[in-house]
Amino acid sequence: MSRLVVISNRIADPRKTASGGLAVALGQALESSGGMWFGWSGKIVEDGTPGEGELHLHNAGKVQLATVDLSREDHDSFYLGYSNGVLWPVFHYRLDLADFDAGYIAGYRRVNQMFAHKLKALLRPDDIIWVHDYHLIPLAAELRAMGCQQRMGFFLHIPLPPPLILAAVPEHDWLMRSLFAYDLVGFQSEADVNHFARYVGTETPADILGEHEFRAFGKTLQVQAFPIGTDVDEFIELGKGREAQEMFEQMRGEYSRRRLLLGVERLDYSKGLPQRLKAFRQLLQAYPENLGSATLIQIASPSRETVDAYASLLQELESLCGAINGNFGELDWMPVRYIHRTVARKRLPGLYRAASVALVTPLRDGMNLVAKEFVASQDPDDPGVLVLSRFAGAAEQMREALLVNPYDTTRTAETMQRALQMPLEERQRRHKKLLEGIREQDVHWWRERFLAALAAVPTS
Ligand code: ADQ
Repeated sequence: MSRLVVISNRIADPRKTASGGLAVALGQALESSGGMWFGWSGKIVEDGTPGEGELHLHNAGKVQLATVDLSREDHDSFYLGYSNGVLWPVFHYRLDLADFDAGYIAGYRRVNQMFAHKLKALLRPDDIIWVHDYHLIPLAAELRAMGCQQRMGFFLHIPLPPPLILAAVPEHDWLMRSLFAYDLVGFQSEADVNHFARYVGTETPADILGEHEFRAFGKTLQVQAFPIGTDVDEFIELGKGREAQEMFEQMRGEYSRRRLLLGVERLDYSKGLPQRLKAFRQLLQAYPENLGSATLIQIASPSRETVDAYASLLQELESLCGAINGNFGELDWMPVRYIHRTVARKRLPGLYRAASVALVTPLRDGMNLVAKEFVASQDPDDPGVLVLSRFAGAAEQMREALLVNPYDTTRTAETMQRALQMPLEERQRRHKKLLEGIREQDVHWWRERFLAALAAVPTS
């Protein structure tokens, strides 16, 4: 059996619950093949001090964890700069927030080259290589340039935008050409595959050999949608644990006379938080029966705080929450509880279960696992309702959610009201279908499908 080698910007110890379902799912595949997980250590070496690019090897059970340190300059240009200041906004359709002129591309190339160089020394000829996400698009091309001939797959966790948006990135042709160094490229949704096909059809000399097969630059590439899932059984088990139960009891006790609406995400402009708060304000204005009752708990964990766009989002949110609480709040009821923190994974299912409505309303999102975790955590006899943005990848699969356009404040508020009023029988029916769907297409299904497709690619 070939060894699996996973490469991602950040790695996690798959044995720890805090690492999350994705790490556990990849960990299982890595364990069964005695595999290796390679990425950045999270450590930044200040410029001028030794240790840049130093390789650390640890064993986590049968899995080898290999990490490298980044210099301050590389961290700033590769991670904060090109990955999160150019690719993240553009791939989420936010050209207005992209910093094209700062020269970050050199750092992005340098780190990908450095990763390839360090990794090559650890590789075996029959390894199967699976690269994750936008930080590492050119990694396969760098490895190929060094003579590596292993099977290589790439999965993009974020959306791929339409060709004309992608074409705004000055290096778009180089980036997309780099994808052809892989044997298989996976996207989250059919919409992303469609954008890729259109890009290739209009911007490259590729031959489209079939719905999923393209040939260009002397290389054939398979491309498919592999919608990522959550580990439904792990989440149900976590929900039975002490921490989740305590969370649930605490919330139910504290809000016994209220109806809870819940938002959980990293603080990010792609998640549509100001739009959600405005729709919630509209809910209170248009449906006054919710005054004194409807309470929005918004958890937004700190993320990329040194990138400018994130700092101004934080300010905007704080001021919107303050205004809503000031205008509508009473001595014994605050409509918005905004918490700028991460919730421990073991407590999350209890929080999800206490909510009558989950608001998952990103402006654009590759998939969105919170939507799936919310469904997995519900009591099937008395489930909460999922309000989901049509612009999340998850909307392609989760058709029984209440789908909204988060830019449409009035209709989103109407949908919140509908969710709060939904009869029990309809809630149960929708939840049953949603649960069946996420269970069938869980994170293990995702991983197995990707790896099976990669193993099946004919080698040239
Ligand atoms: P993210 O943008 O981080 O991921 P998402 O999928 O919603 O978005 O969340 C990932 C995980 O983070 C979930 O397991 C969630 O529980 C956890 N999380 C988020 N906020 C949290 C908080 N405040 N406290 C505790 N835990 C929190 C990217 C893409 C997504 C894609 C994933 C996986 O942007 O579209 O679904 O990768 O491919």
